[in-house]
Amino acid sequence: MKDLPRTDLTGFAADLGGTKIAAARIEQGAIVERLQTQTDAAADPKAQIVVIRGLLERLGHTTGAPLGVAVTGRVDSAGAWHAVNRGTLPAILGFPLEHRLAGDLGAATCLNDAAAAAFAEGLFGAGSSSDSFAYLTVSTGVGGGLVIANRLISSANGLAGHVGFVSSPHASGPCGSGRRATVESIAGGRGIAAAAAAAGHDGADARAVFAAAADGQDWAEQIIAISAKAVATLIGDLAAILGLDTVAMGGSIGLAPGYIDRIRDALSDEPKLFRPHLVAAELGHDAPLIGALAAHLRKEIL
Ligand code: ADP
Ligand code: BMX
Repeated sequence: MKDLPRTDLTGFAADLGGTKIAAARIEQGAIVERLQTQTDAAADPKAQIVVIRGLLERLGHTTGAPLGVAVTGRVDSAGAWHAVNRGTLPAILGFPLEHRLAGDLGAATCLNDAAAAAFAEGLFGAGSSSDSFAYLTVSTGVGGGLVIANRLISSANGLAGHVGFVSSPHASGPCGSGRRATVESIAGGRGIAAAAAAAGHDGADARAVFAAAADGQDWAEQIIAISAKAVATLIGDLAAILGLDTVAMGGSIGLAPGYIDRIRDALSDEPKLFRPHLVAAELGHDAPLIGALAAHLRKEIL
């Protein structure tokens, strides 16, 4: 994994999350142009491709240019795309994404968004000198990518690393994955919005809950504190399973001011061995884009 100089990254990337779709033109490892639009979560996969293609065309992509595509959901070894949380993307039920993109745009590599970000952070960012590294995104959902002994952990069904679907002692309700009481159901953006609605603040999304907390509103602070506690417990559990030495946080909630400090506070209850070094993703919101192109250019090592 260490043999890809960042300056070798030239091409295009897209990142489809539960809330936003970003695309970028990347030259010698730097994002030189970036576009973003809202995700239509209910749209079918063909409509999602139309949006991705539209962004890439505006960035100057031409058929056959190097292209990596990161998506929320699992991507199996045949390149098919499936929502794990059906509440997030109800129409993504197993779609041959890599195959269809190849027909429309030329060969592309598709992978989970958090896996892509972990790959980038492992190569060029917060995980580059780690032996056992996790990238966690707290965004629409809670996603993860694991880089152990310099390899991105993957599985044929594309589910490896989906740490948001681990059970949490802080959660109790349903999860769109069909499981119950998952980290994602209480800590992710959708979980935070559900908790706000249950507290009488219907229609408040996670961004609004953070604004209310910054304004000193206790109900909002409590919801965010529970989210951060659930992520801290998850980090302690992952440290026990994988021997993590470093964890990088990403996603608009993970990177929101004060959120990592709240996780650190919650983690301070853990013994030192279960408290990996916790930092913000060095590549910030660009990690999935950089990682998707890197994965395309180094497909053989995934
Ligand atoms: P995606 O899930 O599409 O990758 P994001 O990383 O932007 O997108 O995560 C979306 C979630 O982050 C939503 O729940 C949204 O309300 C929340 N969010 C966006 N901006 C902020 C912010 N500045 N502070 C806290 N939460 C935010
Ligand atoms: C969910 C899951 C993951 C994804 C993570 C973060 C779906 C649709 N997504 O756990 O695959 O990595 O969310 O995604 O099942 P985001 O949309 O919050 O960035």
